[in-house]
Amino acid sequence: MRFVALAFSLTLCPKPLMRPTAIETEIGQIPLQNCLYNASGARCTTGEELDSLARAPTGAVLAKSATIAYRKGNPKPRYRDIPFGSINAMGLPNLGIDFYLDYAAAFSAEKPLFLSVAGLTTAENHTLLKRIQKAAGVGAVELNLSCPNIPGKPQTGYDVAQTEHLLQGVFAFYDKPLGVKLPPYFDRVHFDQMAAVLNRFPLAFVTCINSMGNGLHIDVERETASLKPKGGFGGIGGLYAKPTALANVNRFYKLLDGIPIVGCGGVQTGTDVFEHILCGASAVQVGTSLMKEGLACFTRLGEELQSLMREKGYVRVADFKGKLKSL
Ligand code: RRO
Repeated sequence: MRFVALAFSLTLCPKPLMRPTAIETEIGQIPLQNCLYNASGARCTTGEELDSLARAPTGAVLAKSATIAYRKGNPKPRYRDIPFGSINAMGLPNLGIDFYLDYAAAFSAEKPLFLSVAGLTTAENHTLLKRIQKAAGVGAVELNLSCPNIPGKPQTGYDVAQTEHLLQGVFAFYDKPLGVKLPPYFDRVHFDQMAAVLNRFPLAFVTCINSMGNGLHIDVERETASLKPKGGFGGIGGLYAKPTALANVNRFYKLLDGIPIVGCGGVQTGTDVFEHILCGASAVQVGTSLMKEGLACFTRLGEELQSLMREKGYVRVADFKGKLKSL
């Protein structure tokens, strides 16, 4: 009888005998069943793309950065896969905020929908956020301070005073979960200055990093740039960006007073996800790998992360989050 009960529990109820490794997490007050989700911009502009992301094994769905009006974006070719990553000069193509608000109102997946906002002026950002504040179905907003591809518009995140001014205006009226997406920083003083500003506001999260702005990739055969807009200059993502992304995640993890970090940049394997979390990320976005591999990347990355966690004896994300050791 005891043998039968044991055989039953081994075949039908294997879970209690296995070591569970969960990749659920939370970004501050926002629980996610999976620490992975898409980066804004990667396969998340249209309703069909957002529906596919809603069905994928991810913790959230994040939409393409929205402006008030529909934008066609820059002329093509404006995105290329390149050997160790990607280059893009998309120019903020999006369907306009009305589309994303309607999509949010009808969203019924078992995970949060995040909207991304990238107004071209402070006033446009305020208008967008006032609309979102009144809307239903929006889990959080990622305010994009770092689009590198709008000719004549510098990245707000590279101007500390402008960032402070924008956030002062936003938090004067906005009281729902809102985070910011930062550009990469390369100088320790710049980390300190931006962190000092961000610490003054009730941010739900800080996403590090957007693409590394204004790289140039050459098509040697044609002796041209690989992209058409902006003389070929575009944001670099993928493995090229990983060490910079990890440095930004880790520096802001240390400098911010408890504001959760979302890591983004160079995630190709479960080990890359692990490294982001070790550096302090609470959740990790995937951009270039999603563009190159499609939605299948999420199953693979989740399995690779869990397998590494098992090898190392970690049971949950919190066991190693931010626990980068010193040498
Ligand atoms: O659309 C773009 O050109 C773009 C945006 Br909004 C962004 O935030 N980051 C990027 O690499 N491209």
